[in-house]
Amino acid sequence: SLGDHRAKAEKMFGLMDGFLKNDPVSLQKDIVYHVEYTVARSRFSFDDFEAYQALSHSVRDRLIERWHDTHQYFKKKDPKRLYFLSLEFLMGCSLSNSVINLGIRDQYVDALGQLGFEFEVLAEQEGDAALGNGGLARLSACQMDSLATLDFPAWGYGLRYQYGLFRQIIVDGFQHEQPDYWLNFGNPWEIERVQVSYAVKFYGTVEEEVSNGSNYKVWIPGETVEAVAYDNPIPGYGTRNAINLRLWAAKPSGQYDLESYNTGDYINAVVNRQKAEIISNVLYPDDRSYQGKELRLKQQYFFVSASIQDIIRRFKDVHDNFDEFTEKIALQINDTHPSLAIIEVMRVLFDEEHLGWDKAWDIVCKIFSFTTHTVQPEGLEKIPVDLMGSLLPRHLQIIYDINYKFMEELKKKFGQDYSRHARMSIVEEGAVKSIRMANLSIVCCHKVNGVSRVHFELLKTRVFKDFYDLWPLKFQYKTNGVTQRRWIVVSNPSLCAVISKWLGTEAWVRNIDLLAGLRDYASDADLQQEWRMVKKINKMRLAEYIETLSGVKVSLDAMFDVQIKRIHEYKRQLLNVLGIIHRYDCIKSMNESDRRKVVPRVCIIGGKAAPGYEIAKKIIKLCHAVAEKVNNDPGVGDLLKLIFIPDYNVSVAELVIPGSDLSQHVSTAGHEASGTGSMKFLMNGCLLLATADGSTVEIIEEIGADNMFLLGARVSEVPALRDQGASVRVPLQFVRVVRMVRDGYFGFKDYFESLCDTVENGKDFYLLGADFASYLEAQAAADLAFVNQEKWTRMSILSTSGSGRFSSDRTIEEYAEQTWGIEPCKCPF
Ligand code: BZD
Repeated sequence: SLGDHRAKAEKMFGLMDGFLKNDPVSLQKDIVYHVEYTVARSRFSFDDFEAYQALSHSVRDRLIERWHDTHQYFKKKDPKRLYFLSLEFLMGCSLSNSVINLGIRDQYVDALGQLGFEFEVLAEQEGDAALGNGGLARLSACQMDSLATLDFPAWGYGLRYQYGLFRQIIVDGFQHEQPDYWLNFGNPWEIERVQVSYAVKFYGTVEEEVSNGSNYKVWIPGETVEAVAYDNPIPGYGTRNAINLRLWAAKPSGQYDLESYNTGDYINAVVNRQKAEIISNVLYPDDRSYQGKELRLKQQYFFVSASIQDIIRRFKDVHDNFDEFTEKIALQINDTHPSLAIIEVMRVLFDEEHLGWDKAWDIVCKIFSFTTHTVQPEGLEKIPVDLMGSLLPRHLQIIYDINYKFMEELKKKFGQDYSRHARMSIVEEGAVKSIRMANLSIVCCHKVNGVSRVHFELLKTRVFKDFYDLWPLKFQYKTNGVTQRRWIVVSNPSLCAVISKWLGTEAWVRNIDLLAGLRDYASDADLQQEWRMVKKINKMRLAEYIETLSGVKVSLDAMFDVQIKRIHEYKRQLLNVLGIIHRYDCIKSMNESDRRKVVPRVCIIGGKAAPGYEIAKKIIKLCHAVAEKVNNDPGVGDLLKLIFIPDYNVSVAELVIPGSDLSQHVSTAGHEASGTGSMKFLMNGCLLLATADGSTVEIIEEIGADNMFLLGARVSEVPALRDQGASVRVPLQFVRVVRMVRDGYFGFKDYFESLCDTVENGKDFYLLGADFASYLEAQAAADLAFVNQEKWTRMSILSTSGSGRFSSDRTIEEYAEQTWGIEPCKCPF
C-alpha cells in the first residue's frame, strides 16, 4: 500500500546522511572509496587514470543527487517540457565542466592536493565524447548547458554511438581515419538504465483492422530492435537543476524469432540477433552531403521512435487523455535529421491512440518546431521513396496523406501553378523519387528557425522562398550562441579571474550582459597589462602543446593566427594557405632591413575532412607540404611557422582558442549559416579576420568594424562575381602562389593539380581569387595593429566585452519565449 511505500522510503532516507558533503575530508573519503570499490584497485596502488575514474565517480554521485531532485521536482510541478531531439551532440569532456557548474571545483582541487594529486593532471586523463561532426553538434551541447543553467524543464535525446567521430591521424601529411572507440575504458558520466527500454520496429507490412466500427491501419513489423536508455546528467551553473541527456543504444530485442531457434541453428540465431547493435554503432562523418543510406535512416527512426515512446509514456503517467498534450510538450528537432519524429507522433496518435486524423494533425502542428543549419539547397536531406517504403511502410503512407492534403491546400491558394506545386511538394518526382525532409518539416512545424540574420534572409529569398511566401509568420531566426561556462570559465581560468576582478563580481557567468562593463576599462593600463599577461600564459600552454606534437618551437612574441574548423572548400582554408605561401614568398625576397619590420606569425590550422571528401584531404596535405618547407627554411626562422594541429576536437579547441591572437572565419559570403567558432574566439579576446558572412555580420554590429579585420565580397556581391566566371579580376599575387603549388614548389606536383584546378580557369566557385587582394589587405592591417600592443589589447578587450549577445543563454531565452513557450522550473536548494 501507499503507506507502506512511504514508510519504506522514509526508512531508507534515514539511512542516508543527508546530502553528500563537499568538505575536503568527505571528498577524499569518497575518492578513496571509489578507488577501492568502484574502480576496484587497491588504495595503496593506483595510477592517474584510476584516480581520474574514482574522482569522476565521486563527482557523478553529486550530479546524480541533483539530477534526482530536479526530476522529482519536475514531476511534481508538471510544467510544459521541452524535448530537444538531435542526432549529434559534441559534449567534449565532462569533469572540469561538472565541478565548475556544481560550484565545487576549488574544494576538489584542495582535497586532491592534500592527497598528493593535481586536479588538472587527472582531468587530462579524460577522453572527448565526440558524438557529432561540427558546429551543429557543438551547438546542441552549448544549448543543453544553457537550458540547465536557466532552469528550463528540458530533456535532450540522442543516439549513443559506440564509435564517435573518427580520430584523425596524419601520416606523411595525409589524413587517415581511425575508429574512436570512446567507451573502451568505461564512461563514468552516463547511467545505464536497463529497465528503460523500448521496442523499435522496422520493415514489414501494413494491414487494415476494424475496431469499434472504424477502419485502422496496423503495422506488422518485420524486425524489432530494443532501445536502451543511457542517461547523462547535465548540471546547470549556480542552480540545483541538473537536466538529462538521454542517449539510446541498440540491443537485440527481448522477443526473438522462435523459428530460427527451433531449426536447431542456435549459434547463427544468436549471432543474427547480435546484429541489431549495428544501428547505434557508428556516427556518419559527413557534415553536409546527404546519401540515402539505409543504416542512416534506421538510426534516425530508431532514436526518434524510442524518444517518442518515452515522451508519451511520461505524459501518460500523469494524464489520462491527450487534451493537455500541447500545453505540456514542445518538441524541437535539430535540423531535419530527427524529422521522422513528426510522422511517428502522427502515427501513434492516429493508429494507436485512435484520436482521428484532424485531432492528431492539430496536435502535431502545435508541438513541433525545427531549426535548419543549412544554406545550400543541395544540402537538404532527401530519402528515396523505395527506401522509406521498405523500412517504414506505414510512415510512407502517412507522408503521402499529409502531402495530398497539402497539395489540395496549394491548389486552393495558387490554382494551377504546377511548377510551384512541384517545388513545394514533400515528394520529389524524378529519376529517384524521394521524400524532401525539409519540406515535410516546414509543412508540419509551427516554427522554422534560421541560425543568424543573414541565414534568415537567405532562407526567405532563396532556399525556402515558396514556403516563406505562403507562411511568412512561420519563419524566424535565433542567432546562435555558445556557453561562456565552457568557453571562458572552464577553458580560460586566468581570463575568468581577471574579468571577475575588474567587474567586481562573478555574476557575468550567469548574466553575460555584464561583460559590457569591461568596455569602460578598455584603455586602462593596468587592465591592459593583466590582459596581456593572461594571453601570454595561454600562449605558453599552446606553444608547449605544439612542441610536443610537432617538435617545432614557436616564439611567444609571434602573432598566433588560427583557423580551426571542419575542412571545407567554402570555409576556404585554401585561401589561408595561399596567403601563407604569399607571406613566405615575400619574406624570401626581402632585404635584412625589411625583414626586421615583419611581424612574426605562427599560423595554426586544424580540422577534419570528411573521409570521402578528396579536395578537403588535399588541402590538409597542402598545409603539411607548405609547413615542411617553411618551418625548415633557415632563412625564415621565427618570422613564419605553419602548424597543422591533428585530431581537432572540443578539448583541442579549449586549449587553442585562449592562446590565439587572431582567428580566421573567411567563408565565401552566403555559405556559412552562422559559424559559432568565431563567438568562442571573441569571448576570449581574440581578434577576428573575417568575411561578412553568417554570424559575423551581427558581431560587427556588436563590436564595430574597426575592432576586427573584415575582408571579401559581401553576400549581395557574390552572385555577380560568380557570373563573371573567368573574367573576374584576380590579383597577380594569386596567380603566382597558385602557380608555385602547380609547379611543384612544395612537391607532390601531380597530386595538387586537381586542387589548383578548383581555383583557376573560371572554376573558382568559392571566389578565392576574387577575394585574395582584400584578404592580403586585411592581413596587413592585422600586422599593423599588432605592432601597437596598446591598440591591439584595447581591441581585444572590446571583443570580449562585446561578446555578450553571443551567449547561448540569450539564444535559449529567445527560443523559450518565441518558439517553445516554456518557463523556468527551478528546483529549490
Ligand atoms: O551548424 C553548421 C553550420 O555549417 C554552421 O554555419 C552553424 O554555425 C552550425 C550551427 O548552427 N552545420 C553543421 O554543423 N552541420 C552538420 O554538422 C551536419 C551533420 C550531419 C548532416 C548534415 C550536416
